Amino acid sequence: MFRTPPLLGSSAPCLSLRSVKEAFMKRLAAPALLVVLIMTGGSVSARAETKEVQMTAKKYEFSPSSVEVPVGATVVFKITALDRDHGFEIEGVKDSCVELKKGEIATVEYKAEKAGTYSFKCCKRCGLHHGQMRGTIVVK
Ligand SMILES: [Cu+2]
Repeated sequence: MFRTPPLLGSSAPCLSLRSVKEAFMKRLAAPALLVVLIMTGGSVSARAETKEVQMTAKKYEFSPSSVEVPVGATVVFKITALDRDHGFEIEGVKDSCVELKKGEIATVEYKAEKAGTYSFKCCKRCGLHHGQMRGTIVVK
């Protein structure tokens, strides 16, 4: 009876030491897993290819007015209207008119599925030469 308590006492730190080790290993494993996930994520998006295009809109032009992208790419337009509100619409894409608020960055995603030349235009009347405010996406 006298010896039992010290025995229990000595095994207790042993257990806690093990659990500390386990916690340490878990902590090590977590970042390693994260790194692997980030690496695969990176290569997946590289294959799917996302192309970001910074664009500005003002009376009466988009800049750049012509954008070339590879087939299959997802184009992410980041468009800023400089002088007033404008619009951005890809012709042939139903309901694709996006309002461009002056000074704000509007994001428009476009999946370039088929080779060809596609037109985009301003879809918010902005003045006399509004009809000339257009550009092209060349998918090849
Ligand atoms: Cu316009």
